[in-house]
Formats: sequence, structure tokens, C-alpha cells
Amino acid sequence: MELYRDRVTLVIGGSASLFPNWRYGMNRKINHLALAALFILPAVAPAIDVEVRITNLSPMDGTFLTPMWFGFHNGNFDLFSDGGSASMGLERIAEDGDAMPLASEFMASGFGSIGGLLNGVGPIVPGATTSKTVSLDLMDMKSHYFTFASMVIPSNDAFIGNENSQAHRIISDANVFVGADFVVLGSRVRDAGTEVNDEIPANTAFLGQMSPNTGVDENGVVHFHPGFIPGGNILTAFPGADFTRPDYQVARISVKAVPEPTSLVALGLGALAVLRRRVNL
Ligand SMILES: [Ca+2]
Ligand SMILES: [Ca+2]
Ligand SMILES: [Ca+2]
Repeated sequence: MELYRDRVTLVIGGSASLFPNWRYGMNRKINHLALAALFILPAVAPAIDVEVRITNLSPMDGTFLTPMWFGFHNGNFDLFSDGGSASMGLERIAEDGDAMPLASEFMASGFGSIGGLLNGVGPIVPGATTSKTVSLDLMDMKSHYFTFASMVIPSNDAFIGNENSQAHRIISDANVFVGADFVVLGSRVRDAGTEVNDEIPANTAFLGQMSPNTGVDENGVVHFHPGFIPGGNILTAFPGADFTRPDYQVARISVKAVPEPTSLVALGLGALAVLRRRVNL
């Protein structure tokens, strides 16, 4: 019984203070066995911490971005389709930068469970970087694809986001983290097709609009944004916001692994292998 009790104590506790240093002979052998058992425990949760990051690459008098929404899913969460109507969630983020309805649609879809918002306070100004770290389960298919959305401001209903739900696979078929790192060009800015691009300040978020969902209904479909009106209110106030200029870069977005040393203590050597793989990514 004593042998059994000692081994259980050591494996579960895993603390050096539990090793009785006044025992010799058979008991010391038992302790060594228990120590070996501690380090061959499997890493029970193949979790990985990933940092989602966005940098606004537009010039200083260029486009701002509303706090970026992101979600991890199984490849089936379709944010929008060119030529298709915007969902209510997409309309709200494209017209007002309000990501909450989209987050609700995402959770209700059942295709993913981990999502978030980058910079939940104010807009992401030109040159600024903001990030958030979340924990993903490598074995969970609902973590394998990445989707993002953010309103381009000022505008009536301009936004960036991935049209192809499987454009950004960040965990491979073999459950290996591969991440993502890409630049969103101005030529990829979309118009949600929900609000007429009149650029009237009272209708235009970040220009003079005072309350959500203010503007003239467009009753259209999602399409590539034609650009702001030459000499119009937006380009007059933000001369660098003409994202139709050649090679205009709106944002850089990345999803990268971050090491978490504390997991080594929690999981033993099984976690050390995972940790090394994270560092070498
Ligand atoms: Ca529009
Ligand atoms: Ca509006
Ligand atoms: Ca509307």
C-alpha cells in the first residue's frame, strides 16, 4: 500500500517537495520510477497559442480601419460572396464597424467557436498595429481556417474580408500549425451593397454620421468597391484614402504561433516537444 501511495502522490503532485529525502533503498527506487512516470505522461491537450495581428498600411492621411473581427472555423463559415447579398452581420460591420451581429452569426453557424476583436476601443489608425492572442486546439477542425472582416473608414459601406471561406488555412490536414501572413491590397476592398456611396457626411461613418445604420439603402450585392468619389467629401478630408491607386496597401494581417513556457510545467516533457515546434515555426 505504501508503494502504491507514494507513486500516486508523486505522479499527481509532481513537486520536488513531495520527494521524501529521508528514505533510502527500495523507496528511493520507487521515487525514480515515479519521476520517470511523471515525464512520460502524454500531452493531453494539443493546444497552441496564436497571435492574430493587423497593421494598417495606408498612408497617414489614408484609410482607417474599424476594430477587426476574426473567427476560426472548419472552412464552411462563408462571410460573403461577390454578387450575393450581405448578411445582417456583414452590413453592420461594413456600415458602422459594429462586429457584434457578425460575431453572433458566427457563433450561431456552428462552424467555429473561437473568435475575437482586435482593438475594441477606437479605429486602427494608419501605421498602427494591434493584436490578440487566443488558444486553439490543433485537433479541432473548427480551428483550422481563419476569416476576418473590418470596415474601411471613412466610407458608407466599404470593408475588407475574405470572400473565400477557405482562403486562409492555418492548421493543416495533419493538424500542424502553418499560420498566415498576408497583405490586403486596395484592389480587394469591397462594397457591401447595402448603402449608397453618397459620401454625405451625415451618412458617412467617420465623417459626420451620428448614429448607426444612417444612409440611403442601396439594395445591391457585395462587389469590389469602385473607390471614393474624385473630389468628393472623403478624398477631400483624407487625400491618401484613394485605395484604387496602384499598389495601395490597406493592411497586413498575420496569424502566428506564440510560445507559452508555462505549459512545460503543466504537461511535462510531452509539452516540451510541442513547445519546441512552436519556437521553430
Ligand atoms: Ca455601397
Ligand atoms: Ca452610413
Ligand atoms: Ca443599411
